[in-house]
Amino acid sequence: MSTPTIPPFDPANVQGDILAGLPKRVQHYLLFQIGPDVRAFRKRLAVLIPQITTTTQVVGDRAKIAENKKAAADAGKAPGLLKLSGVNIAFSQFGLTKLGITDNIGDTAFVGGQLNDAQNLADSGVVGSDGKFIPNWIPAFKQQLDGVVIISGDSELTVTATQAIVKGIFNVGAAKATMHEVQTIKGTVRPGKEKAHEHFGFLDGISQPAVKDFDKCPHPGQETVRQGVILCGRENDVDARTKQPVTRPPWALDGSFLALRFLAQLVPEFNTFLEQNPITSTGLTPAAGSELLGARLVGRWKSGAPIDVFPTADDPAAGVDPARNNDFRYTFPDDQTTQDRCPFAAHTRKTNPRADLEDPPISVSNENRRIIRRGVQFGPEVTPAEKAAKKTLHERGLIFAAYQSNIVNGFQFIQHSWANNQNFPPKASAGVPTPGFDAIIGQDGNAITARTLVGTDPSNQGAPLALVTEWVIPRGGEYFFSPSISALKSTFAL
Ligand code: N7H
Repeated sequence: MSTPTIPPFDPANVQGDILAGLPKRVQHYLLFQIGPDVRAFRKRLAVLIPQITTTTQVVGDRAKIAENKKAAADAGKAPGLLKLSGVNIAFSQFGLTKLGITDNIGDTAFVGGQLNDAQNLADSGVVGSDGKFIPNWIPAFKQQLDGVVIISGDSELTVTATQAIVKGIFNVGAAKATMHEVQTIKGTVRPGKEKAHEHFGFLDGISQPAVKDFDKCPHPGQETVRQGVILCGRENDVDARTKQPVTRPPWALDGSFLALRFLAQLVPEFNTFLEQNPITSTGLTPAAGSELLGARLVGRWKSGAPIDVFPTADDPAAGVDPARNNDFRYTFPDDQTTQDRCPFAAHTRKTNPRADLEDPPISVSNENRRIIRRGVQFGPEVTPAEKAAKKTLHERGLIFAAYQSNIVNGFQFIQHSWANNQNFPPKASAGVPTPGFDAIIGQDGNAITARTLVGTDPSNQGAPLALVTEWVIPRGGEYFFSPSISALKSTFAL
């Protein structure tokens, strides 16, 4: 039997958020249900397809943004924002079923849905009278969601206008509605100097895998993954454990799974914890010791500079320099046996352990565990009243959105088997104490005892640090599939 040939990779067939990232200052996630008339929805979807932003278009938009910045710099001016907007769409298993698409897409996490996965992810919640686990999520995510439309742009005005066009196509809210808006989650990039920093203050979105034959010039230290790690049906779309190709329907080619998480962040509480637990054993002032603790919990200074390379003091220029901010593998002398530079349980080390797994004695490739992180912040800046009260009064956090060809390999595994697993990375053979929880996202459900980790104090590396509370609280999420443009036309729309 001959193997079907896979058509050459065409970025115009891939939705734009996956490989290139829709440019955004504002991003809305319109969570929807299909219907009541499914056939009418499919017809309207055909009208939406030309509005969907492809990877080719995003690459063009990003080139325009770069030109605009350069022209402004040449003229000695601050660049204005270009008016740009982007639209992508993705469907849950509920959505596929409603559309009558019955093929098994080959991802058990996606098929089961995230609500059914919440207990396994160790979100907090209660067991209902029917024995079913109910996480502490907002109502929107506890009901059936068939899909999400992602709308991005340079401003609230642009995004609202594009969203009105999308809603008009599906007659949302009108008598002949073919789509019901469950809720729109609104994200905004933080203002001023905090742009690209998440709410705890750390520069985010630095370490992404480069995708083979798409990202042409990887930066130093940036690992390249084969396309099938992110896009279904391409090279190396395999089960991470067995290394066997995953069987998927032909229309899944060039689609990608989207793990969406609505994560609240308790910023004043996080800052208070840092203030109360400064690392002073190295002779630092309390303020500097608190900053060092934050950096050792995350794995990077707020500037983005990696602590594996800059263990004692920040280097803000390196933090924003793509030639230097990713150029590390936890392979400095003693990196594998001591936590002098970076705790084993630091967030970046837990979620991408680099040499901890890839080099001897373990020598396991991380390639199929890599994800591309998009997403955006939600909620207001911390107010003076919250600062004074040292307490969160307005919900804020991260709309975490990660793409991968396989949720079981990617997001689910990173959260469940790395971040929440106190024994990861496995260091017992090196005589190192159990690393403990990922300090940022590690969770243990409803446990009453505090989560702990070791290695935060470089002078006393075996000492456990109890994390009094969780600062990242899951408030919802769903698993979606972002189909290729050709699949949308052939299989989803009428
Ligand atoms: Fe994380 N943070 O501010 O502390 N993350 N993350 N993340 N994260 C990263 O390298 C953060 C979350 C990953 O390759 C940085 O881009 C916060 C989830 C991965 O070195 C910072 C939240 C998952 C990486 C943060 C959150 C991940 C990464 C450093 C929740 C997956 C790349 C900047 C509110 C389950 C690691 C950078 C590498 C980096 C933060 C969530 C995964 C600053 C606040 C849920 C794979």
